[in-house]
Amino acid sequence: MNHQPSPPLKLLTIAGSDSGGAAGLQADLRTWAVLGAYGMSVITAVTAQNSRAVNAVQCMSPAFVAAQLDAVLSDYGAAAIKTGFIGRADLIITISAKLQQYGCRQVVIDPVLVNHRGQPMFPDLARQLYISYLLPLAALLTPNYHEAAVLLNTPSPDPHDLTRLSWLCRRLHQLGARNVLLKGGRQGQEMVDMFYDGQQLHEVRSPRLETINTHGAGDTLAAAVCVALARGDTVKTAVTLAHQFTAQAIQNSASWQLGGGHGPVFPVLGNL
Ligand code: PXL
Repeated sequence: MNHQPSPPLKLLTIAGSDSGGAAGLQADLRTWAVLGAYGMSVITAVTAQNSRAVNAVQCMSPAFVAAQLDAVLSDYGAAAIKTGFIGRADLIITISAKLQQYGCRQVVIDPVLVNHRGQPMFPDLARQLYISYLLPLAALLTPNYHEAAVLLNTPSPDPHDLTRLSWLCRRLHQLGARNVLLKGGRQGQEMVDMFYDGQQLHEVRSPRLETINTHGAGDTLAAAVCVALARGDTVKTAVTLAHQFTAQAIQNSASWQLGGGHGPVFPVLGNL
């Protein structure tokens, strides 16, 4: 039999390159490959990093990012789009303008605004531009609790303070994102993410694993959400499935030692 498989979902990440392969566009493309989707990448910045440190960052110019976006969106198009590390403030405006020009609706904004210690990486201008230019385009915003605090210009909360986290989640929705997934809450032995769609707050829980191999977990989660959104799942279903998928990915690679520091999460081949 000459069976032709159906064409894959077309997905685009607008993100930085992680030379170490754990996070950034490498995590997105890996996630999409194991889920059978067709991944495209517009590169915002190239990082020189490994499991221990980020040693250097080189950003693309706005004109070059715009050229990449035009090339991809004028031809292939994308059923869902993820934004990740955007290394310079003016790129936020370029990306926002192109997403609007091409009428992109299924946009997941992963606001990469803090380093792995939770400290802000950018001046306040980046926060303001995220709020004005990207949040209004977000079908889903996926900050960790440090990034949520940066966006709201308030001190980082205690991750065990679930009342405070739910307040931050609602405030981010008020700022314009259609849905918000706030990551990194903790209660006992559980990780607690909070999802708010403007009506009800939902907790998404999974057991906390003892591992330092969590590099790229946020990217993997947001990339998996794109797969579900692109095929027409509701945002709430997409978030629930992506959370389970990411928990399984963390478990899969929890005991590995690929480098000397924080190793990657590595998703399992299969379906959402
Ligand atoms: O995981 C967030 C992230 C996104 N993009 C790039 C990164 C990282 C974290 O290291 O390096 C390029």
